[in-house]
Amino acid sequence: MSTIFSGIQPSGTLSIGNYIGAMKHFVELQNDHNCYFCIVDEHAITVPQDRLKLRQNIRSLAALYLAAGIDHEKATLFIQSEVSAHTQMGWILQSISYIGELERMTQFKDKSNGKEAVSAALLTYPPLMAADILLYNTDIVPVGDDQKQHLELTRNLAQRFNNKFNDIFTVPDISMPEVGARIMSLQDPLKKMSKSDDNEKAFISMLDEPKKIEKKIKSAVTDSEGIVKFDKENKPGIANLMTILASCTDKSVKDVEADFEGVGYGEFKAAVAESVINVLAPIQQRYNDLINSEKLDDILDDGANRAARVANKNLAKAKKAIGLGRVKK
Ligand code: ATP
Ligand code: LTN
Repeated sequence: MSTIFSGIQPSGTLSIGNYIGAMKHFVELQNDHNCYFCIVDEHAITVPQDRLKLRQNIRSLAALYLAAGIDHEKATLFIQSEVSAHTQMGWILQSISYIGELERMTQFKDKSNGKEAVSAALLTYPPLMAADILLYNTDIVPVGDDQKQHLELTRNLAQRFNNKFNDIFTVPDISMPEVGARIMSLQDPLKKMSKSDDNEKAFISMLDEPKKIEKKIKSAVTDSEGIVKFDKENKPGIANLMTILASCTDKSVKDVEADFEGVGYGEFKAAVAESVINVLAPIQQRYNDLINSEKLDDILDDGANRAARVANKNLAKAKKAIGLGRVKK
């Protein structure tokens, strides 16, 4: 059985982009893979966070994973900072990363662009992500399109380590969804939908109420043509809404196009909103039952223990290969 690893940052409430691009697929994959799903809180602190909000977001993300359908008996769900091997392996992988290759990462460029105080951790974020993945002998990493470059770097670091020291790391493959690998902002369809966008109207949060979802989709930027056609280049707003509808109803974009031939934007947008609400309503209900439960803590404790057993073994192998520590006499 192949091993899957993926992580999501607790940097706000998940957006429908995170769900369509990542979480939805985690739920499908857990049935026939050995899965690790991580709340990557150490990645979240690469940009400033309010400590109380961060705490809240970590718990909320854990509850959302379960509410969306992650089954803790099938998959290991845990918090990154509760398994110390991640930062230790991250340090080892920093030692074989080049500053130049890290500076070329587009996520680093985007997030540091125009900022005065950029943390060193924002630059060394990708070796920590590589550590997350390599600690578990991961075969496949399901992510959205924006993580392609980080995955490429992870593969390079694994190969570099294997060639330089000892052949201990599995070189992972990326897996991206066919539909919805890059959901765009509702306000600027040329920009990725991001849960930490300053403009709340740009994204739908997984915990938004139905009324809010309807409002946000109604005010989504489209075009003046009035034809529901999939044309990413000339009609990015409509193409984005079609992708959201296709993913939420498990249809192809082609089918959506056929279904809405001759239908106006008002009616189309109402259908998009309905499809999102139908997907989110049961998740929100389960979320409310979980968020303050002790069961959530038990699941996370168990997840951290299970993850640490595997991670510590691989960390020990990497330390030995690189010459850290000592051999006892
Ligand atoms: P932030 O905005 O705080 O940087 P984010 O939402 O862009 O966060 P993560 O929370 O780390 O990013 O992403 C979790 C997963 O969701 C990743 O696999 C990522 O590729 C995917 N993802 C993020 N945004 C989108 C999107 N707009 N469309 C599809 N997938 C996405
Ligand atoms: N970098 C990712 C989050 C992330 C991740 C990972 C994804 C951290 N570690 C390991 C997959 C596997 C992001 O910003 N979306």
